[in-house]
Amino acid sequence: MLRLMAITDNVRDGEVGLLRRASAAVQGGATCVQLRLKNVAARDLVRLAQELVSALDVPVIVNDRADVAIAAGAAGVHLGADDVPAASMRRIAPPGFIIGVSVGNEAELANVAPADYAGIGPMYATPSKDDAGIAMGATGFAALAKRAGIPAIAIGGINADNAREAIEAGAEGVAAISAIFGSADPADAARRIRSAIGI
Ligand code: TZP
Ligand code: MG
Repeated sequence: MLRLMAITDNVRDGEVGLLRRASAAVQGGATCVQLRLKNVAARDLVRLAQELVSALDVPVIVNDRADVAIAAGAAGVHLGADDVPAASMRRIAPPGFIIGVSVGNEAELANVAPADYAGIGPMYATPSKDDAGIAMGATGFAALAKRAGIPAIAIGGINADNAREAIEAGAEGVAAISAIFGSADPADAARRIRSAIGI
């Protein structure tokens, strides 16, 4: 499930467009989809998440909002440094609920213990997150991944040309926004990343 996480970008082509692009990503080999829409009302997010859950046969993870994830029957939530702490979330999460956390530096490793995976990055420069910070590269990624103690996913500027480097640096899988959803052909984009990582 952690091999290739396709993270949504926005709803520029409407909800139908977003669903179509997410389905294409899965067809191409995405093993998980994260619904990440920062400026969409919870009510609309629940509906979108429900649609993704029923359309896709891979786990759907909701960014930021565990309430939305649980209400929509999604597989889990992805929590950043400003969200509900993973330990607090674990105490109230349903059995089997997946909790992912973001790790951008050593201090944020403190949040990982009760989580199922850590998204570590930005590994490379990213066009998709203004406050992502400076790219840590393969060496920085490898150091944090080793200390995380849970499966690590590389995020930030990941594409078919560099995804293999992330796996070699200790990543269990990779996550991408622009390389998949910025592509005119998300299925082909996902296929090329899967083939690059060889898993
Ligand atoms: N967290 C760290 S970098 C990033 C997030 C959400 C953005 C990843 O987007 P892209 O387009 O795959 O670089
Ligand atoms: Mg967040």
